[in-house]
Parts: sequence; structure tokens; C-alpha cells
Amino acid sequence: MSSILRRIFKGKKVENYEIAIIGLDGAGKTTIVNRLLRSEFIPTTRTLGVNYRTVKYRQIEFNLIDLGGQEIYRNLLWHDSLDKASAIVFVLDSADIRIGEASEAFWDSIQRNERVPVLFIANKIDLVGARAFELIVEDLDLTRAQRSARPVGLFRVSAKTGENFYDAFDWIADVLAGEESRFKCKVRVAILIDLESYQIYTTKFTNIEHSVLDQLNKGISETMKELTKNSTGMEVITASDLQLVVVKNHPLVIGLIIGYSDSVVRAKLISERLMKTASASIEIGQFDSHVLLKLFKKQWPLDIYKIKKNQEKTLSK
Ligand SMILES: Nc1nc2c(ncn2[C@@H]2O[C@H](COP(=O)(O)OP(=O)(O)OP(=O)(O)O)[C@@H](O)[C@H]2O)c(=O)[nH]1
Ligand SMILES: [Mg+2]
Repeated sequence: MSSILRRIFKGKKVENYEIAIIGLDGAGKTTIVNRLLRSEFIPTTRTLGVNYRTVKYRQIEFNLIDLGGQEIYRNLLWHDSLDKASAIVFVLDSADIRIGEASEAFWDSIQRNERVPVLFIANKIDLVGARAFELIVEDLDLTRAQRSARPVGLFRVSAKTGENFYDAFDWIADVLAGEESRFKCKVRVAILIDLESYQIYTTKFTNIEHSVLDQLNKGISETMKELTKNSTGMEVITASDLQLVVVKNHPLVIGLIIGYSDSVVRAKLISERLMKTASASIEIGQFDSHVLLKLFKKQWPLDIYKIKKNQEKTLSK
């Protein structure tokens, strides 16, 4: 990292949390871990025992305990990990008929460690056979869990397509880090690509090291290559201490470069609004990078990254 970036990020303390990821076999736990690590869907094989992985998510370091979900591991391994966890992530395969067994595993586990927040993920919502979320809430008596004294977040997710994935992990990051960091986002660079006219519009609010920018650009072109297959959706690409949030809605692609502690969900929201506002002026040929800058200044002034006075001095050296 350059000395400038090092200075910018100096003083940011990275908190470290143990996250126990549980759920019946085949629920999608390892797929979720892989998406956190690599921001993409990676095929898995069943977990024998337990896998430990560490990932930096926004301002937090998650020590992920990816437990095997087969019955033998539930009895042998889950207890120790639950005892030392700072948060529990319970993953359910929304299309799995073993709902009673899942409910039992869920309640046994969360009652074992009653102090920590629980993130409940109804996974595989992309499958046609996925059970309606309301039914899942009813069957597992999840509103009872929500009425308890600790934070319980319920999310419908597809670890395969990425739908709602980052909303769920933003929630747990916010809960663990406290209210302070909630829903904040400071955009450093905004890129808008119109695939119909092959125009690229960029606006920069700060300088970013070339090598980091190269990595992020590579990420955005990879995403664009996939655009015909999957023309809507979102990806998060990390490089150094930055994240590139790419939101696709054919023919427009928006990439926002934000800090690692910024809210991905907020970046997504800004991108979606930006697309709506920009598409009308793009259609009549009245859009350029300057308009993009003006739009930001007018609509999202608080979400623009501003260099603090003492950093400004460093940059001009
Ligand atoms: N369609 C779909 N398939 C998924 C999703 N998440 C995971 N899968 C698939 O479900 C299967 C099981 O996923 P894993 O992540 O290995 O499940 P696990 O919970 O780690 O299973 P164990 O390690 O045996 O406890 C794999 O074939 C995944 O590709 C999803 O969101 N949608
Ligand atoms: Mg697994």
C-alpha cells in the first residue's frame, strides 16, 4: 500500500469476531463462506468436520467457523464453537423438506449461547422449490427468536446469485460494530458504463493508487463480460483496503469505489438511483462525466469522500 493510503487508513482499528456458521448439511454454509472470501459462487464439496477461514468485511475481521452440518458433527463439534462464538449465523436451505430437523438444530444452538446476535439466512431463494419466507418464519417460530433480548436478523438470500447476500452481512457487521458505522458510505470514484453506446463516464473524488485501480478495473471488465448471461445483479470486488461495488442493469453498469468499512448496501442504493436518474439524459445524448459529477454533488453530497485537511497536505507533497 502507498504511504498515502496507509496514512488515510491509519488509526482504523480492525475488530475481530468469531462467527459460528451452522445449519443442516447442504444448507449452503461453505458456499456462503466462499462468497465472503471471493465475492463469487464457487462449487463446494461437503465439509468434513470444520473449516476455519478469516475474511475482512468492511471494518471487521470475521473468523469464520464453517461447521459440517451432518448429524455426527452437530453432536460432536457444534457445541464448542457455539460456546466461543461472538455471533451465530444459521443457514437454512429454503427448499429442504427437513424443516422440523432444521428447527430443532436452530433452537438447540441459539439456546446454547444466549448472549450473541443471530443472523438467520433462508438460503437458496433462487430455487423454484424454495419455501415462502413467511412459512419458514412460522415453521421455525422465528418471531419468538426476534422477541428475545438479543439482535436477531432474518434474511432471504441466494448464495448462488448473491441476492440480498451483502444486506445480511452488513447487518451482522453493523450489529457487531455498534450503531456508529451504520449505513455510511464515502464514494471515492464513480464509473458509469453504457453498453449500448460503449461510453464510459468517470468521476473521481480522490486519487487512488494505480495498481489498486488496475485490479478494480479488471474486476469491472470481468463483470461486464458476464453481462449477457446475467444482466442484472451486483458484485463486490475488493482490492487493498477498497471495495468496488458493481451494480448491473442492462445496458447500464455502475461501479462505485468505496472504503472497506463502508456500507455495500448504501452503495447499491446510490447506484440504483443513479441509474434511474442518468438513463433519461443518456437516452437523449445529454450525459457526460461532468453531469455525473454534478449529480453526485447535488444528490449525494454527504456520500462523497472528502480528504481531511491533514491528509490533503500529505497528498500535495
Ligand atoms: N441453487 C442454489 N444452490 C446453492 C446455494 N447455496 C449453496 N448451494 C448449493 O448447495 C449445495 C451444498 O452447499 P454447501 O455450501 O456445500 O453446503 P454446506 O451447508 O456447507 O454443507 P455441509 O458442509 O455438508 O454441512 C452445493 O451444491 C451448493 O452449490 C444457493 O443459494 N442456491
Ligand atoms: Mg460445508
